[in-house]
Amino acid sequence: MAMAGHKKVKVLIVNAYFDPWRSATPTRWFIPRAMAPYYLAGYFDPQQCDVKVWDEVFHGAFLKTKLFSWPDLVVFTGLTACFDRAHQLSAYFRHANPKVVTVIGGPIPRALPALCHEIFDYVCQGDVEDISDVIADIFGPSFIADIPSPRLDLARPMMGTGYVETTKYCNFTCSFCALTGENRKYQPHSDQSITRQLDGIKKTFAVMVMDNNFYGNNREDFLRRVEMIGDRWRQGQFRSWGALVTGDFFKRPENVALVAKNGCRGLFSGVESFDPDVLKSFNKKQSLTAEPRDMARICAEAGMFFDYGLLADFTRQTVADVDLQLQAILEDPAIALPALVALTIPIVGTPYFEQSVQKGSLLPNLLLSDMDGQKLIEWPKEPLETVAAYIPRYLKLKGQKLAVAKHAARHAWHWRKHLACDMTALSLVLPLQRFGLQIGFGSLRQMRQSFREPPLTYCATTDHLRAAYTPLMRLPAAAEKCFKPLRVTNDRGQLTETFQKARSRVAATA
Ligand code: B12
Ligand code: SF4
Repeated sequence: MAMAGHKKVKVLIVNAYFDPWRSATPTRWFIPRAMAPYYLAGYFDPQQCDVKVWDEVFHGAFLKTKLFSWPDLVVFTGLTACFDRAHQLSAYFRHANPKVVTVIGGPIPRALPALCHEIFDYVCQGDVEDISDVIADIFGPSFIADIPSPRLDLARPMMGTGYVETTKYCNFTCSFCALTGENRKYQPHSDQSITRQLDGIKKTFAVMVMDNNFYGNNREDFLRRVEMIGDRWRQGQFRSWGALVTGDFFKRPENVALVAKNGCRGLFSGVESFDPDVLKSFNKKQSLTAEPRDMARICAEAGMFFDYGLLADFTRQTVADVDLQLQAILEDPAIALPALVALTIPIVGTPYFEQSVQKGSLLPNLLLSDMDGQKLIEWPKEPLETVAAYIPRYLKLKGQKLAVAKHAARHAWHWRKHLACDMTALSLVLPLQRFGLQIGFGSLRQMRQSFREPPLTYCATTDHLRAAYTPLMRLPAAAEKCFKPLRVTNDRGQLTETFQKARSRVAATA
């Protein structure tokens, strides 16, 4: 389908997303931000390709029906649970322009290769660079950018934050992690790649290193990467940077001192649980050696903010167990409130998923789109209703807003002598932004769609289908199947045949 001639080819890159809170409006302030669309965009020659990005997290649900006929090529990326959304969007684009070519890559086809081959024209199993082969095949090699660099110009506004990736994947194998399921090798980016990314960011307020594990298992390489970012910080390109590290990073105090000396002002670690038994069950041994309160203290003493994620596993924990941990955090000014609170998800392809299938712990009639970390999808240890009723108190700290505000103030005050003024302000504002009242502003259509959503029940067996499953317009009968949710389990809680077929392996085309 080479498109010779003068007109630029029109390429739309879409991050398909279902918001767990069923908001169709943009989520602008959330850090981190999906970067694959902008990395992918960099592979298209800007002289010959008109590239647009629609990230359904950042821009909100794609409801601009007039734009469905715009692209010649649509490239999809997205999280595993968002397969149905990519499927729906592909139907809209095909209906509006039967000649459109669709491509998908990332977690969705890695989890559901066979099904993706049925739906999309090109299915990529590799990393972003694999889009080059697809571009060459569809338009010709001359449509590939000479020097592919992330198109951060398309990502503006960046909300004062630039993103850089210095390594891919992870050297650990936590049982619940999608990366363990994907089984790809932990690998560093070259000096050239990091330099190109940093150049693309230009001058900004802060930089987030979004590696899954910035620390890794090669000290020399870690030092190289810290030095490269530190150099830019010393040159004044940004005021501070932050990164995600695993618990083992904290075993060597010199690591903390080193990153702090190089301008790092925030570290995030996936603490996941304060309960060692839960950590062991996740094979999260790197967190067993790191006490969250110690990590928070070590960071604060080095002038850094410590952020972390918490996961509740109601198949192993009772409501009382989980609430005890939460209340202990709320009462302790020395540790911040978590940045991310979620329920464990047996993500398709992970060892945890296989165990859940074996144990028969998945709830009946489970949809893939239910697996977003914000609702019950496995039989809990206690009655379903008891746990579901508690979940909003855990995820959103519902009914505890005053305690959240008090905690934020006490935490900021506690570390005021160690943290700079802007960090103190941040530690005060972040929890209020995360757990405070959130009003979703967007286009009228997006706000109307959010409004139409039935209330959440926090349980897969009682939640109603989201509004996106009703097509925005009349579509041919053949497109109806694109709006049927992918069911993971049947009414007995066993894997459905459709799902088993969907995830079977096929030869990759790209
Ligand atoms: C930004 C981010 C988010 C954002 C937006 C993500 C999005 N895509 O919409 C938000 C905050 C919304 C988010 C939410 C969640 N996230 Co998140 N998130 C990330 C993060 C930090 C960065 C993603 C990124 O941009 N990376 C850089 C880009 C370049 O790489 P990438 O997207 O990983 O893509 C690589 C490949 O997949 C491939 N690729 C991807 N797309 C395409 C397309 C084509 C055509 C090709 C060729 C290749 C390709 O190329 C890339 C490598 O070169 C990653 C961790 C990480 N460091 O990567 C986790 C990560 C993606 N998230 C993860 C998880 C578990 C979650 C949550 C479930 C957490 C929770 N418990 O609540 C929720 C999901 C909620 C939901 N609705 O389902 C997992 C993976 C989950 C999955 N497979 O679905 C990751 C890997 C973290 C981890 N180690 O566990 N997340
Ligand atoms: S340390 Fe984090 S990124 Fe690495 S396997 Fe565990 S959960 Fe995944």
